[in-house]
Amino acid sequence: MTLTTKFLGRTYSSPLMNGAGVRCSTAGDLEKLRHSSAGSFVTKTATLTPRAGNPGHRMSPLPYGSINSMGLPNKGLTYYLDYLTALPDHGANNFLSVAGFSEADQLAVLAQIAANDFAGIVELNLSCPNIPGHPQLAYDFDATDALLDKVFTRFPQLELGVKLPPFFDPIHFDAIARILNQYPVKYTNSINSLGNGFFVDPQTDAPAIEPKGGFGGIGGGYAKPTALANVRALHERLRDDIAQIGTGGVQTGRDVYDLILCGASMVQVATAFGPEGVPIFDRLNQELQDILTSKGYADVTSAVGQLHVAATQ
Ligand code: RRO
Repeated sequence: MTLTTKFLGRTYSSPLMNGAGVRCSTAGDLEKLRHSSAGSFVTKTATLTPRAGNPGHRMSPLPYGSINSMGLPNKGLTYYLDYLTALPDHGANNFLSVAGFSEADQLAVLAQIAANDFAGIVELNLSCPNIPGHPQLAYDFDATDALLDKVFTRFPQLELGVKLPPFFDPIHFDAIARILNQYPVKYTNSINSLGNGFFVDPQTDAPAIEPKGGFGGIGGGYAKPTALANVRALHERLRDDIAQIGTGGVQTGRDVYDLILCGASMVQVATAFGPEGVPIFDRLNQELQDILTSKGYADVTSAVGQLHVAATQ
């Protein structure tokens, strides 16, 4: 039984990796991931210039997950490009997450990447929920369509996927899939956190986090059924050559397996990676391997999309 995974023509020792945002903001964080049993890593979403992010207490663990309103703190695109291009393979097997605050800004980010010798995969974050005054872009279908049209016209050489917010209605699954199917998008990554949730701290009767009056992205166990729904719904609707990464609520090997059954080729761990750190990948690899073996799979790729559905459906 092997966990060896193929994704965008690359070979990984495991389908597991971190979710953007958690323990991936500094070269030290990324080095720990690089030397871990994760198959790959993605950087914290980078912007053109460094950002401090939202002020105040901005992430809290919750009974079944987490809430955050980090506000995109990151060291700036140049920092992550410098780190990745200095790797022996120029970052070929890694993911660089990026975002911008307007179409021009997004295109400027991609222009800087295209001018570099980064050999890896670009993940365009269309779904940050925590920037005051900026909606999650992928909820605006027309703006997403217009952006992707410009992105692929100007940067056809980039290998690029999109990080999507959760969608909650079949009509919206149809709408985003119809847009993505028009472009040479390499993969989708579903889901980002459940945007603008809220939690009251029972000790203080105050919101659990400070920015944005307490509204923040919900991750962890709360997100798993919605993550499965999004991966499954997009698996049914996207072109066969668009791969999927599944993210949301992974705490056990069974959670990884469920996302794989729904159509994910790689699986990211965000909230649970926070407290556990890189040893979580040893545990999840083992748990996934045990499940796949017990189900009779010889390799992980054979399980992708193998959800058992009744013939009448
Ligand atoms: O930094 C954040 O506040 C953040 C981002 Br960019 C994101 O994409 N998802 C999230 O939950 N937090």
